[in-house]
Amino acid sequence: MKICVLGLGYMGLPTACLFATNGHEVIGVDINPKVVEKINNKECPFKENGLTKIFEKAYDNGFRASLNVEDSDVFIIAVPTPVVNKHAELKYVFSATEMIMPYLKKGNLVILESTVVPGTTSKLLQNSLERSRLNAGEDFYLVHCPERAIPGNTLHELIYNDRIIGGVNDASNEKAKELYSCFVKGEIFTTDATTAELVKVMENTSRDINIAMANEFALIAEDLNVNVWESIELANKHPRVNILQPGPGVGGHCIAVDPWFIIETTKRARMIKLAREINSSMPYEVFRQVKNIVNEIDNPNITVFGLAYKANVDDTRESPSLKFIEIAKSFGLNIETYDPFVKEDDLSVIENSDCIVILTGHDIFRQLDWNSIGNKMRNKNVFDARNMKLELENFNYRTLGK
Ligand code: SAJ
Repeated sequence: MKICVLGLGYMGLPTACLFATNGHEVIGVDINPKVVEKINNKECPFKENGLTKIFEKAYDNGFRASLNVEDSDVFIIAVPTPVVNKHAELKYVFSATEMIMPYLKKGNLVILESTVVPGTTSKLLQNSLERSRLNAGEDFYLVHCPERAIPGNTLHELIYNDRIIGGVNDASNEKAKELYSCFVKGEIFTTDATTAELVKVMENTSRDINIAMANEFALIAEDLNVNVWESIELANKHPRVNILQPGPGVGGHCIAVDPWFIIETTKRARMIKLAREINSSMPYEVFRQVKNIVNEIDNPNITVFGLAYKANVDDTRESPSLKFIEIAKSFGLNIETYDPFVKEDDLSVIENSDCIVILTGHDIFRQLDWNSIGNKMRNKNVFDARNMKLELENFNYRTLGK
């Protein structure tokens, strides 16, 4: 088939490469000329495990990028759906739909991969596309097919994870299932479009709630003067208990984002909303504890270790570190940052530091020479929001929830 993938980001590009290396002709479309140029110069535009290799194979098979849509058999929309002021911003989905309209013809399959508010595919998208006088489900096929691949292991999970497809009718589901079977080795389950949209946001919302509970236990443990990390580890010995890990908040463009897609559609999402509020409050909780540590110090220097939203990645989208820095600066504290994944850095930033605040659990932080770091600090305070269990001597080493 000839497949047109709109949106060549963290999911769109790997997906395009998987189709292009499994027997299909693929054209990638993006609004960013730099991305288009890099791809056509055989340069992979971003880092992801194993992506460069499959990208180069796709390129050799004829995969190219363009700013414009072309006549195709299949159109896949994989554009971002960020949250703006706690509401889903779907304008990129609609502009991608407008780009497809002039090319939509009988027999086409349209696939929405982007995470959206439940109801988008069968109401908004179907109505837009049917302005072409073609009927969804009969003249062309329409499905929602969400991705659930974790950044850092995207290609493996796109291939081996089970996949959910939700179509406007069975014929649409059959078409999409046949197409994805060319690379998906997990099981493919089919349902209706709105169920598939809800399933996707349920997955990430459930994780956000579990993280919020872990964070709430961290604050309770402090009041009880017990160690929340030990408590969770022991509670999880129960065969059916799996409490997640506390932290300085929830970042990334998924877990921190998807719950808002449900909250905006119904007043019933009370616990879901409260979990978001708890997780969004964690940077303030961390700041409160750091402020107490440096309270007696005149004009304290704080050094944040970790800008990325989670360990061992370079992605800072929605990162709690950025929120913590904003709060600390608003209180007039001097802030330096250190994150070798995110920017060229050297450890000179810790000179004269009064407190190092670990907000991302990068493994490389364990291999640092903490003794020499301590010798350069003005006050040897460390606040650890990720329970790194560092072996530090002669430091005032505090951990969240302990
Ligand atoms: N976090 C905690 N405590 C935990 C787990 C995570 O504080 O116990 C924090 C992380 O530090 C990070 C944030 O939550 O700031 C999100 O990280 P994550 O590892 O939970 O997940 P993401 O955002 O990298 O990927 C998630 C995954 N969804 C689920 O695990 C249900 C992934 O499978 C999805 O495909 C992805 O969202 C997505 O694209 O939707």
